[in-house]
Amino acid sequence: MAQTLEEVKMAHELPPLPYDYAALEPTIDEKTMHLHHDMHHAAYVKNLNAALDKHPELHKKTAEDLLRDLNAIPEDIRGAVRNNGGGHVNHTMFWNIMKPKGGGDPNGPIADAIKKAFGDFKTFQEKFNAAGVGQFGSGWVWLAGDAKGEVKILSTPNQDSPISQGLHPIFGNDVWEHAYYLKYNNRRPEYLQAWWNVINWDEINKRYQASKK
Ligand code: MN3
Repeated sequence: MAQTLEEVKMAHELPPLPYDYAALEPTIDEKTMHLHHDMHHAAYVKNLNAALDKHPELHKKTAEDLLRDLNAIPEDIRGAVRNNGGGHVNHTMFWNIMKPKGGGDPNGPIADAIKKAFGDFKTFQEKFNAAGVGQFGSGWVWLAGDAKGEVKILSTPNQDSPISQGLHPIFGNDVWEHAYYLKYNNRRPEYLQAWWNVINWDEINKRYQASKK
């Protein structure tokens, strides 16, 4: 059966980077950005759509909605949706919470939430980086929030999203080797430390405000 126009529109798409591939240099090198966005993220989108083609009614749901209740996903594609839907949502977040000439101290509501939960920004950074270093193998380190706006650090393996735990991913850092290995080799702590130089607090404040609705 031919796809209807509506179904075509509902296929998940790879969003373009919101800045140039070299824009996050020297923190994240251009070659890594090309591989990470054009190959890795693109593959998650392609594989998510391929899985959903087996249950076309699920094309109507957002990727976030799919992740929110993985038990509702048919078993034959549940793993694929978890991994590739997670990969798509996680990376879409990741590109947007970074920007050239980012960094600095947090401001606005997220600064208050971090202060309330961790005391001060430096303590939060140290705990976040430690969680990133401590995630064995591939995964993510997150600042996640609940509906009340309380925030906490967690790490997840593979492409698992805090959404599947009923939490809002306010921001996260990708600690898969593909995110840093070309420039930092096996020095994950160095990557985690440098990454704060490209963080986009304006976007994070938007995500934090939206998470409380
Ligand atoms: Mn990645």
